[in-house]
Amino acid sequence: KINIKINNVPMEVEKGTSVLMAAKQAGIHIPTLCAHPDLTPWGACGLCVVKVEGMPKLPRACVTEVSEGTSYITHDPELNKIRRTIVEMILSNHPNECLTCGRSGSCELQTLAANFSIREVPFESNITELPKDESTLSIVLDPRKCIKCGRCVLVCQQLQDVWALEFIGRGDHTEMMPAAGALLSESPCIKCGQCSAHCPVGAIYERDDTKKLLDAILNPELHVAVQIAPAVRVAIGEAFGLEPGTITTGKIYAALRRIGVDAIFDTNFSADLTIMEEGTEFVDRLTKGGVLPLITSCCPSWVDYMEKHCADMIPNFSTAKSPMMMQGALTKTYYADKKEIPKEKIFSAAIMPCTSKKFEIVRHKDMYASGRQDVDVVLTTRELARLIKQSGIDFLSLPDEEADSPIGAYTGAATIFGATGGVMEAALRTGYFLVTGSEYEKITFEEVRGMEGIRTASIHINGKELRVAIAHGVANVRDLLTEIRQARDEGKEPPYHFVEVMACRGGCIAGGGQPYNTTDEVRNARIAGMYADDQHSEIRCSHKNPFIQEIYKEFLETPGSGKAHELLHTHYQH
Ligand code: HC0
Ligand code: SF4
Repeated sequence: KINIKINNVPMEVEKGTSVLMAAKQAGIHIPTLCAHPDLTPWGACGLCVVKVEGMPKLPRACVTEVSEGTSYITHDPELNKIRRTIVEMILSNHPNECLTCGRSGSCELQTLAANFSIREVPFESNITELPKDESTLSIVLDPRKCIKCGRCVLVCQQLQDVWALEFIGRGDHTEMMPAAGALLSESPCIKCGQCSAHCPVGAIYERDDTKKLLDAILNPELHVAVQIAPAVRVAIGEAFGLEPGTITTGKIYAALRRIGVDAIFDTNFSADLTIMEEGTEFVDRLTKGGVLPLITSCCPSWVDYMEKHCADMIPNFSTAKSPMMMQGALTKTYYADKKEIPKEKIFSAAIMPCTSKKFEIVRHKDMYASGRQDVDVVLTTRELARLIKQSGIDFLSLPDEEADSPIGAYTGAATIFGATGGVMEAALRTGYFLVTGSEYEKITFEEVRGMEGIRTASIHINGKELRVAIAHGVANVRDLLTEIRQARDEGKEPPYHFVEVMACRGGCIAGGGQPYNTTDEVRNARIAGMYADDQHSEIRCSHKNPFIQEIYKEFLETPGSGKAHELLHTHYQH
């Protein structure tokens, strides 16, 4: 620890802390548009300049480490003036389109302009006219609004190792865009939306599909059924002032009913179903000598990555569809039959923490297993929050309501799907039952939890060793894949039997469509919310969900049956 002073107040901080973080620990907010706790700081925007005792220059707090005995001033009228000028200069290069911007109300630049009372911009306006890129179904790039903070490039390269976005050009002419001026759809982009979650302004944002859901609700011909993903319930509260990790499942159901949807289902039901299908596939491969490790395939950005960059691993992918797609297929078959509603009259929507799910719904012809598009629209958590607000609903005072039967009920195992390691833990809870037909005494598997980028564990079940690995954030997957490939190419036993991969750091709880300002602190709080929800669940193993047992009895026959394959499994392509 070292001793410093911030704004004349003594404090102790860890050696190596940046002035920016030290100030944060002291409860002082230094503005910045480029630094983000997930990313390596690079001092691009210059807003975080501070004064250092005995130093004539003004260093940038994000890239300056504290030094023993030094006194720092973070705010005074002179620093405020400098910051104000920087904001004015950025505004002179920024379109004045706040009212219709994808980030209106949550833009970090807008907040700064407001806080600095900027009423006019004293510099000549100089906006480069560049077209919007709406080539993906997931996110929109509006390069005119780019303030060159670099967060999108850094997140795409450092956290995701995808390199779809690059710094192009130099100095004042630097642009952040797909290499060679290509469209995003032609780039290696996997649609994870992490760039949109880290962009401070409206240069990258989720494609807004709220109107599609509202139009369907307005159409008296349509029966609108909505499903909600595991991770939405621990995050949407943040948009209404609740702490990250607060579970609001019942209020989300209530809000959607008030917005006018006809049936509320839960993706968690199909998460339980995925465990039955994927678990059966795993046990089959394990006992009959199939390709191992089995790798999870419920994250569409991960599927996209695998298809684009590691197609040789496709045989390792589970053929089980993601819970969202299973739910969609069942909505237009099992549920439609039960309710005697023609499937063409059902509009199936999904609320997801993820921008990539918007693309998954048309990824492959298998996504039309019901004979129609199984999921018609995906809205992110952020879009649902806006929809709730525009509908005049006081979210916090809503009663807790229940989902609709029969594809709404779920177990604790399904809830934790939204956290890294959750699918693995849910599978382990049911795996023993699938192998032996009897129950295992252990329900929680602490060894697969946590935030380490790659986690491995060895689990002993019935005298057999099961080696598992979990990776989250695409940048963490490469080493794991190399290890698996090497063993395969050398004809050795696979290093793991089962591998879970989620493209976003922390898993879906930190998906690209979740409320803004996600940091590791927020991730941990949301994850804690998921595990708390699980712990309070009456039933905590997927195979014990009575509605899952019923759907097999009434409709799907057995896990892995012909019918299950037709509706619940998919193929991958190079
Ligand atoms: Fe996830 Fe899912 S857990 S991918 O992270 O498996 O988006 O929340 O909905 O489908 O269930 C996201 C979250 C889902 C799916 C589930 C899986
Ligand atoms: Fe990169 Fe993901 Fe953004 Fe695509 S969506 S540009 S992969 S961060």
